[in-house]
Amino acid sequence: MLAELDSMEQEAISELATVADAAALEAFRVRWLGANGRLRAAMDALKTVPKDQKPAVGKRVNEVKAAIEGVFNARKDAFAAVPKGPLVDVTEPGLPMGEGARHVVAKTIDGIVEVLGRMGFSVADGPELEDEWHNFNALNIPESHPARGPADNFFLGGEVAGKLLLRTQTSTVQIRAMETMKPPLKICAIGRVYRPDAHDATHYSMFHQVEGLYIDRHVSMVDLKTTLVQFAKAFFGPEAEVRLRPSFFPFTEPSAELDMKMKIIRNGKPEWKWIELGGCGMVDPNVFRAVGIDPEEWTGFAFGLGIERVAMRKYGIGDIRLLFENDARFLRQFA
Ligand code: FA5
Repeated sequence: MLAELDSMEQEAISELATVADAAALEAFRVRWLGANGRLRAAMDALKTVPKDQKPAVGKRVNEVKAAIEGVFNARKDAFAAVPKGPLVDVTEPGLPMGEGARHVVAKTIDGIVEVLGRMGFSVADGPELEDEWHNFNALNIPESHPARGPADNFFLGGEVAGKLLLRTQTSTVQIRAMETMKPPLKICAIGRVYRPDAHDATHYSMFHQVEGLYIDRHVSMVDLKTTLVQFAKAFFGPEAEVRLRPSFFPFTEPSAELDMKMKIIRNGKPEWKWIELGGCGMVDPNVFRAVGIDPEEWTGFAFGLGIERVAMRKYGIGDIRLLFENDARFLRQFA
């Protein structure tokens, strides 16, 4: 009986080594460890063993049972460690990560600064929350001017009511630059401006402007026009069509408006139209006087362009509102 138990143990262990899947493992369990299995039969056979041999055979039956159960459980754990369900193919390419990218307006700003930088303009800065001196008075816009009314501006309430406002134009930075730097100077300023304008294809209540200011001796309207035309050709390409149209600004004399042919979508239909990109002109002597620069000695030009309109022309965008809807499908096209 002892020899039989030895060979049973060997047989069970070598059989378990050939078990390849969960079904075969279960069949093994039933055959060896089940209620009618071979171990059970060995235990039953104990009854027939002579009394003096019983302790030794009984001990050996228990050892064989423990050995087979031990190997069986190890095998079962090994199967359990293999994940259920479909196996993962680790060689498959992964799903693309949703990477962020520069907004089309930010890209336009980078491009503008790059071109103006090459033309010798350095970058100046100013606050979005402004006082009336920098937004109006120093720019020769008198107290009585209709553009200073509450309908055209976002004034702050509270203690500073009527004194501080969200700037309506980056021309404020012209004043700040002239207050802190001595001519000759050549700066540009980029930033957000705010106006209570109704939204349509070319207007928004928050938008960006780029301001340019060049002060030196003998600066003329020719320098202004040359600068703007060169900027347009460098930024948009040699085919860019621009025109200067006489206009009026309190802080420049003479003044002009820079227009550019671009595609605008109105009522769902694309139309090529002359669209105003910005204003410009020769710095008014009153502005020079307000900041303590002698207008007899110095002359200068200034311009202020709407950056969203520049972006629309550059990237063929027919409606300014698309820029601020934050629809990733739209924005991804320019990433
Ligand atoms: C000005 O803001 C003057 N400060 C420009 C200037 C600077 C003139 C220096 C002379 C010397 P204007 O209000 O026209 O000008 O605005 C300039 C440009 O900003 C417009 O031509 C247009 O391109 C853009 N703009 C104006 N209002 C809006 C708006 N609501 N939404 C989007 N862009 C606008």
